[in-house]
Amino acid sequence: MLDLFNDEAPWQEPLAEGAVILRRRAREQGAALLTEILAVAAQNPFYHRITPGGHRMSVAMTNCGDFGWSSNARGYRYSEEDESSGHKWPAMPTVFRQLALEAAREAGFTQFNPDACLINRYEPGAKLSLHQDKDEKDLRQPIVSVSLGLPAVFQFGGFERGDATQRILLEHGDIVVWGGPSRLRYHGILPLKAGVHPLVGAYRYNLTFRRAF
Ligand code: MD3
Ligand code: FE
Repeated sequence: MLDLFNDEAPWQEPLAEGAVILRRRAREQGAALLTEILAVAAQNPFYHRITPGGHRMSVAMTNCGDFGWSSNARGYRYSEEDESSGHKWPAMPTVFRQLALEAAREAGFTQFNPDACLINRYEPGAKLSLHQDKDEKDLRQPIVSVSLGLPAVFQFGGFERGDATQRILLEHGDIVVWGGPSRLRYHGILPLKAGVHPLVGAYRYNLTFRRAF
């Protein structure tokens, strides 16, 4: 629907080769996305994973789709079951899949067909240390990330852990598509600042759509 009171149309910001930010692209779908996040979490609750090193992660996670990013004593892997409950993951909601496909297409990836969606929930102070996402089978497939709620400072580095990093603010409705060479860049999230988002409340959510297998 045309919204005469929304004068902020989405815009694109190239970030690096293969990576583009679609600023505010998910804003129209914000309420619908939040409803579906809460429905997924009602089935498979957010869970603070214990890392293989024995630390409780500050970010809470759940998943939807055929596969989810999960962990047990042996480490991390994509699994059809939520290892915290033994239940399958909920199906990927239509509004999730459609938005991810549209965003990928707008970034030039016409073949994207995600089978996994990781949902991260940040509370004040929660962070994600610099890491690479390389456990997916086909690294030619991009990752589409959707940010909702409180803003966060995203760190985006190079191909080695020690490379210089850039800091980018990711706000409610921002989508980033990571493909090509950028797919293997180190990245992380700095500790979340406390606040209240008018739609989402005291959290930041991030959806990452992936082709796991
Ligand atoms: C760059 N999530 O779940 S989204 C993750 O905001 C993750 O929750 C962050 O990193 C978050 O793995 C960052 C942006 C993002 C996602 C995946 C990427 C950046 C990426 C994969 C490759 C390169
Ligand atoms: Fe990541």
